[in-house]
Amino acid sequence: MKLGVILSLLLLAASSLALRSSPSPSRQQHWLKSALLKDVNGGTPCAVCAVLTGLVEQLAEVHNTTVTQAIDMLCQFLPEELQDACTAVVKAVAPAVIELLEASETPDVVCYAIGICKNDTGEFCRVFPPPKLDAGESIATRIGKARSRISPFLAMKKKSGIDLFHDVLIDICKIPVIERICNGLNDHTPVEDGDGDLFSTAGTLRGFYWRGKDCDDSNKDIYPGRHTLDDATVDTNCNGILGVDPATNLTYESEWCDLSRRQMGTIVLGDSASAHFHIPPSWVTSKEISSETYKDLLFALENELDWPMLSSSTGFMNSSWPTSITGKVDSTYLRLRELNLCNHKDYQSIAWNGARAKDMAKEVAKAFGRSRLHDNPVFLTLSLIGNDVCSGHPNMDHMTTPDKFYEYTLETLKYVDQNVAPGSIVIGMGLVDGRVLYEILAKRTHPIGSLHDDVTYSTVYDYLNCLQISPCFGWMNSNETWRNRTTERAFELNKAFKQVLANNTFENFKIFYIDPPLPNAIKDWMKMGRPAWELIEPVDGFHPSQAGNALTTELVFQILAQLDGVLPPPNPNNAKIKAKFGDQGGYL
Ligand SMILES: *[C@@H]1O[C@H](CO)[C@@H](O)[C@H](O)[C@H]1NC(C)=O
Ligand SMILES: *[C@@H]1O[C@H](CO)[C@@H](O)[C@H](O)[C@H]1NC(C)=O
Ligand SMILES: *[C@@H]1O[C@H](CO)[C@@H](O)[C@H](O)[C@H]1NC(C)=O
Ligand SMILES: *[C@@H]1O[C@H](CO)[C@@H](O)[C@H](O)[C@H]1NC(C)=O
Ligand SMILES: *[C@@H]1O[C@H](CO)[C@@H](O)[C@H](O)[C@H]1NC(C)=O
Ligand SMILES: *[C@@H]1O[C@H](CO)[C@@H](O)[C@H](O)[C@H]1NC(C)=O
Ligand SMILES: *[C@@H]1O[C@H](CO)[C@@H](O)[C@H](O)[C@H]1NC(C)=O
Ligand SMILES: [Ca+2]
Ligand SMILES: [Ca+2]
Ligand SMILES: [Ca+2]
Repeated sequence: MKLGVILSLLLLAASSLALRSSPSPSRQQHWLKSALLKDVNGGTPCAVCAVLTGLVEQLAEVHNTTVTQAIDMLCQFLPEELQDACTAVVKAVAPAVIELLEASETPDVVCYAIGICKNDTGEFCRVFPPPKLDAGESIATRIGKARSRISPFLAMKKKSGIDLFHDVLIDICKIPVIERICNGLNDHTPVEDGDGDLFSTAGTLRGFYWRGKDCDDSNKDIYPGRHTLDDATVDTNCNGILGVDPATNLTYESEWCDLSRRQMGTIVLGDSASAHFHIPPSWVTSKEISSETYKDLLFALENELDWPMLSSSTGFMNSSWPTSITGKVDSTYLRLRELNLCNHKDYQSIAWNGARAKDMAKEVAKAFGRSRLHDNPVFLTLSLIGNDVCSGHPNMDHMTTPDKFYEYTLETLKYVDQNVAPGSIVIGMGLVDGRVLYEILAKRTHPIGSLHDDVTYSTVYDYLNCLQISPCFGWMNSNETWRNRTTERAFELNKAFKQVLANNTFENFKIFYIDPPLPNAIKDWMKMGRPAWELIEPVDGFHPSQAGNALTTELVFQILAQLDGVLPPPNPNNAKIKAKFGDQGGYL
């Protein structure tokens, strides 16, 4: 029954989770559950309550309806599967919310009054403008007054013993539609994979939006990236190149794709930035909410709110989801494919929201599908741009130390070395200097405040810190000392990364360290007369946007072009491949 609210909770919760370290999924509690149940001043449920209540209030204003009608409208806009559930939940909490909103209480006060936001630290965590207090009134007495207004509701809630936002969330992964999503989120490998080769014929749940589509899901020796010179009758590497050239009696694979062409698969081992985390701003922009707004919601959740198929590393298509995401796509994969069409479909995004160096070494890296003996070499990017310094509420204990970072990075690279074919390339991307985020966004208006221009990113950042659910306490912080400290550690970790490279040699790949090109990307963008904020995700205020992803690729390739022996040469047979095989079977 509570599905609608839960889903909305999920997506907002995930927004505050994206770059944050999450407990390993192998732990008993599902990371999603534990994150949602985090409980300082009400944590994520408090934030979700305030944002949803705020949206309802704004919708009523935009459409000149009552609060009740606005709630109904929001439920109707959700995907059909969720509407009944939404209506049912709403019946449970709506009377109290409606009563308080109609008495002009702010969404933050409403959520304290109904008990979802809690008073653990004494602070009043608010994202919307503060209530106008009467003379002599304190925020605590105001909340008390709101409570007494809805005392019948609170008494009933107490009697029934149902704590909607807690009891329900504990069982969140048992609900059918959610179960699929939870299971998918529990692993970094495809949920549907008939032959266990780590490639899928499904799209979401870590399927072909993440790694090239399996062209035979009943044969584990047929998958993208496999090295072959054969493929006379069966396309064993799924690149669409197949058959024998009657002029020579050689297979097209051996004639046009032989090893001297340096075929390479694209792999990224990374975090939410690599996976291209994105929450459509229209989801939280009251003026834009319509029956179209949430139609990609389930799809997005099944992809963990990531859009790897449009990302800077493994993007391979233009957006087919125009209400949710638009913009130019450019990627490492597309560029390697352009150099050599034999690389078609050979991409893997092994990126995980919240990953830090330890997760990468112990778990995430092991999810890539590659055989040193049977597969082509890879062009692999290892990119953890911030989680190792981002947590810390509010001390530095949770930041990874340079020694540990060195150890974990080396462990990851050793694993890679054992599993990739000789001639591979690894690009080690350093941590970013996240101070630019605050500089660019602090004074701008967040989408949830766009109706009245009354919620800045600075307010949102401090709000998330108040609830201790920020994806990056240190950089998304109005305290400059903290922003500086976070950057200091990031630079120390980059130094450790370079030391790993200086002190070690690897058998099967050459490795190059590069600093993240974000600062230069911003400069370039502004030179083109464009505002810097366009490069940053509007809802989370943290990740690179679609434009930021495409520009990152451009700049990374400018750097790589300067380095000797990194980029493979173009395949002189590309035109012939294109003429004979067209789009090589596409991707979907
Ligand atoms: C809003 O609705 C009310 C009653 O339904 C109506 O009286 C009022 O004129 C409407 N306002 C606008 C701006 O449409
Ligand atoms: C929380 O409780 C403390 C102590 O009772 C009080 O001083 C403070 O104003 C309360 N804060 C809120 C937001 O209710
Ligand atoms: C290809 O093989 C066929 C049958 O084995 C043979 O008849 C033909 O002459 C060969 N063509 C070339 C170009 O070698
Ligand atoms: C995306 O669209 C642009 C413009 O139409 C086109 O040039 C480009 O090839 C497309 N990219 C992909 C990956 O299909
Ligand atoms: C900023 O944070 C530092 C470190 O916690 C603290 O010492 C300082 O007082 C804070 N500054 C402000 C203006 O809050
Ligand atoms: C933060 O760092 C910048 C640049 O390194 C420096 O100019 C500024 O004074 C520092 N601020 C604080 C509060 O430490
Ligand atoms: C790696 O090399 C640096 C000097 O480049 C040295 O200071 C450091 O101790 C070495 N670290 C390890 C773990 O070998
Ligand atoms: Ca498979
Ligand atoms: Ca297969
Ligand atoms: Ca083939």
